[in-house]
Amino acid sequence: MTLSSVEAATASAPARERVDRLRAAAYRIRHHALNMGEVQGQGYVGQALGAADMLAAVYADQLNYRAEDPHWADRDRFLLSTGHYAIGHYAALAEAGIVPVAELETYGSDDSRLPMSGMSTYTPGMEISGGSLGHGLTIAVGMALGLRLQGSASRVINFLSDGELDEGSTWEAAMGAHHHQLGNLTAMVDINALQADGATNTVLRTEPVTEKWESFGWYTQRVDGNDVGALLAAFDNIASVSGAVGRPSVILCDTKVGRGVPLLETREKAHFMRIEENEWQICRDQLTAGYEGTASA
Ligand SMILES: Cc1ncc(C[n+]2csc(CCOP(=O)(O)OP(=O)(O)O)c2C)c(N)n1
Ligand SMILES: [Mg+2]
Repeated sequence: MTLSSVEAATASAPARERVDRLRAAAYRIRHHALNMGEVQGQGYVGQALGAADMLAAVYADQLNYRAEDPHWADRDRFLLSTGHYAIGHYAALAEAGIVPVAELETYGSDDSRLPMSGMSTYTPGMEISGGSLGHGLTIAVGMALGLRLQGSASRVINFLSDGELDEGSTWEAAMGAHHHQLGNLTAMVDINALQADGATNTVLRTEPVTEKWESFGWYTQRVDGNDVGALLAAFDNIASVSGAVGRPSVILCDTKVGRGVPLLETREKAHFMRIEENEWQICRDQLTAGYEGTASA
């Protein structure tokens, strides 16, 4: 059975309360990320702000987990391959109640459970040690296959970045997932059009990305990754389609670096953003003003 993403895009619009709950979660994730960035005076804050809506959709809507028992056998697995996005992931883990909010201020400090790059041995809820790009999806494929062999209903979600699509191992894993008909696997790709050496389309052009994933046999949707309603609809489509036909699914998420904070959205795009001491409060104020504006819209 084959289904194109167009035929399958049938889910009705997510309910208003569900969308509002996610907007609120994304706002708090962004706020936590700014606070963590300020502790270090720097960090991958632009990425965390850009990916906050994706992380909110995962943790506040999709993932089945027990905050008090991060190793619960029946949990869904969220794998962060992009270790440098850990700041955003910690913010989401705090929002999920897995990491105490007060602990976020230890981010990147000696003896902290929250190192600058995600480490599974340090942090509750961090399933893998990412950072060396291109490994997340390979691990996710093995995990999804293993869970299925065990008769588990758990899902695996792997978060990748557009720069990570440069890695050949990602595409080997994509082939493997299709071969093994892993309907319990979803990839989310943060397409923020940026990577370490500059704009993605100047470093190594990955477009047309949608057609690539489709040709690898994945149930593929491309959405505005800063629109929580669109993200929820994409997940709803996956629930109604891809598991049933045993196809792995991918949500390609176009996002904006620094999203939610105009000062950072309009700054020259940089993989590692410098934010001056006096700017952090401005960032928080802009974030809150923007959120309160959209929340009452
Ligand atoms: C295998 C590997 N090669 C190179 C790096 C160095 N590196 C760290 S982040 C990064 C950029 C990856 O692209 P992306 O995540 O899209 O960047 P961002 O959007 O965060 O700017 C690179 C090349 C790495 N971590 N792993
Ligand atoms: Mg990128």
